Amino acid sequence: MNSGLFNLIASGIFQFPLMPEQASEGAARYDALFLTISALTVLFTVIVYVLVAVLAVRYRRSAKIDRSNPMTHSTILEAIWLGVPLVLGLIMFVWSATNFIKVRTMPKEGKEIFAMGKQWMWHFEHLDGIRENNELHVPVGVPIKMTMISQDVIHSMYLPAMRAQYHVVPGRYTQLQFTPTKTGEYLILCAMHCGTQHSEMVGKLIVLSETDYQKWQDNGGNRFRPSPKTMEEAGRLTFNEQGCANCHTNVDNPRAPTMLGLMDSKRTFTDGSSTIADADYVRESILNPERKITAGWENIMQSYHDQLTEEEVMHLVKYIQSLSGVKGDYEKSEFPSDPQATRKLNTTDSANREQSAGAAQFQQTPNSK
Ligand code: HEC
Ligand SMILES: [Cu+2]
Repeated sequence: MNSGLFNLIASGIFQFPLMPEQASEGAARYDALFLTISALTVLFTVIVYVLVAVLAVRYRRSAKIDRSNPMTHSTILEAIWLGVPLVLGLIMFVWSATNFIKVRTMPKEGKEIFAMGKQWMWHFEHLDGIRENNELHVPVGVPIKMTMISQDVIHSMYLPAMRAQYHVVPGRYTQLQFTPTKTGEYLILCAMHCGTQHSEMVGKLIVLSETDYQKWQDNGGNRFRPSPKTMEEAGRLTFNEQGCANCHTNVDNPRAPTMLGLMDSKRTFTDGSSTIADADYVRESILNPERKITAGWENIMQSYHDQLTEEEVMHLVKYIQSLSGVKGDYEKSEFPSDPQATRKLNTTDSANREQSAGAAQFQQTPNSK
């Protein structure tokens, strides 16, 4: 219906400067309808007021107008003023209804997101467990299906650039769908007056390209984790994240031997045998440390067999190789009081959480049922 007009609008010619960007699959369709209805409203308003003005001037009392034979009835005129609005009204109705059905039909495939509204923030959870506060990352071109609920009062999820909005109420799940078509950052608003800080219930919808989204997901949703540029750097990250640095410091210590200068050095083992440390030896020491126990230490290192991919082991080997010459480039010279600390820091979206102003509030308040 109205496809000529629709195409004009879809091509952006009618992108009204006051409207938010069109960044979803349904946005152009929505704008076409909205602007058409607005244009018709303006048009009829103008017609009515111009007629009022013209007739007021023409038929003012002092005007010399022939008033002898006033018209009482005109079928044609009535047919026009009833018929035209009727047809237009029906067109608007069918057009709106099809649009509405499209918008409210949830996609069978796509990405599911759980959203929670709370005074005054948005909390999102992805199926893979990644959680976000006041930020939502989605891939471009994939239908997004949101299941939403409120922890307190009625809110309303509003994504202007997606032309998507729906109520978020306590005690019942509601749904919202959209398919982003453009990468970028867009607003997340609350369209329900939900309390004093309602206007601050603002978040960011971040639409990423397929590859960027994959990267973001691989980082566990942590945008702030540096992405390594070299194998050596990747190895250093893994070394710290896996907690290797909690035992292996830049000097031999009672807990574990240092990695500094390990490569190409002679290692002697508790059974009296010895070898020159090469890449293969380091790999074996990581995956099966119990096979060769370095003399002077105990067999306390766990096997990383099930925990590291061959790629990660390769990165570690490269990193340990890089430590053979350079002294002092090695992190953590003291024991941290909590050996698990490094791990904990890196396993979740902690950086995201700290970034979010409402985060603490969210964690402290139990479900206000
Ligand atoms: C709980 C402390 C501990 C942790 C954690 C630990 N190691 Fe070890 N590691 C040791 C000890 C003790 C030895 C020496 C005894 C042995 O050979 O098993 C050792 C030996 C090694 C060796 C051989 C060193 C030599 O002197 O020949 C390498 C290589 C190594 N570890 C790498 C790693 C890497 C990489 C990680 C992290 C993925 C790691 N270790 C995690 C305690 C630890
Ligand atoms: Cu709200």
